[in-house]
Amino acid sequence: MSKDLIYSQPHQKVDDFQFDQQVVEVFPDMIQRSVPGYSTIVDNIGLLAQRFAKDNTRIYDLGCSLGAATLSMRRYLAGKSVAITAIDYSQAMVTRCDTHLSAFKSDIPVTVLQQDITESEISNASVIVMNFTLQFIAPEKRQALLQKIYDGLVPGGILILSEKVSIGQSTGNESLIDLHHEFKRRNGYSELEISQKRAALENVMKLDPLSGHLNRLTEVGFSEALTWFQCFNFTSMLAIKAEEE
Ligand code: GEK
Repeated sequence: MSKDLIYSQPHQKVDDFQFDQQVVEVFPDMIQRSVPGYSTIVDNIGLLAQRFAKDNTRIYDLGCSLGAATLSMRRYLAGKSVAITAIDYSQAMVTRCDTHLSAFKSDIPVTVLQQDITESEISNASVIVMNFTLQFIAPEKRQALLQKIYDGLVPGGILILSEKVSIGQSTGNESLIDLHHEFKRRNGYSELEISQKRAALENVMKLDPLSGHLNRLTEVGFSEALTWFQCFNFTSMLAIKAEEE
């Protein structure tokens, strides 16, 4: 696994973060060292999918990057009659994701598409995953995307939504942010790397508060929305569409 050194040297000007070839090369190391609980979340996405996936439906992995959540679900769903659609708008990610997925054998068909998920068609889904993707979607497009996801789910279907969240202006929020930076330091990132990465993400990653996420999930129609994982300001939510509408 190549080490993420993208922000290890001073940049004269820090450009907006992009999911390009340079990022693809180091992505597994970057996400593992930056997102507290990433492996736990990915593994349990498989377990949640196993519990809620229904035969003869589709499973979606929106903003799939290199397909970590897809791989986890494919393992846990062995023997089920489902098909997975993994979508990402970065061509570099999609190409590497395809190679990555074909390195493992499975009887579950996976289609990898290069698309903007705000324009993708979603239908007959029992499980939809957005693992740290919604935070990169323009805030004004989020509600419509979530509505499309809700509408594309079969009754009893679920959305697993992982996000970095803001907790408001509070001492608690400051502490969670500091603890996340400490997590990155312990994983070998320098102060320079942490601050340059923060600057690169400033315009492209807009965080919503946790309460805003949960309210919006209920607004689009989910009968239940809850948090099943949280470490510092990183959380993963589970939203359930009622069996009977
Ligand atoms: C994982 N889920 O490892 N349409 C499609 N893809 C998009 C869009 C969009 N509009 N916007 C961003 N992306 C993965 C990790 S990474 C999270 C997800 C992170 C894609 C983008 O190209 C990138 O691959 C992904 O969303 C976000 O489980 O790097 O923090």
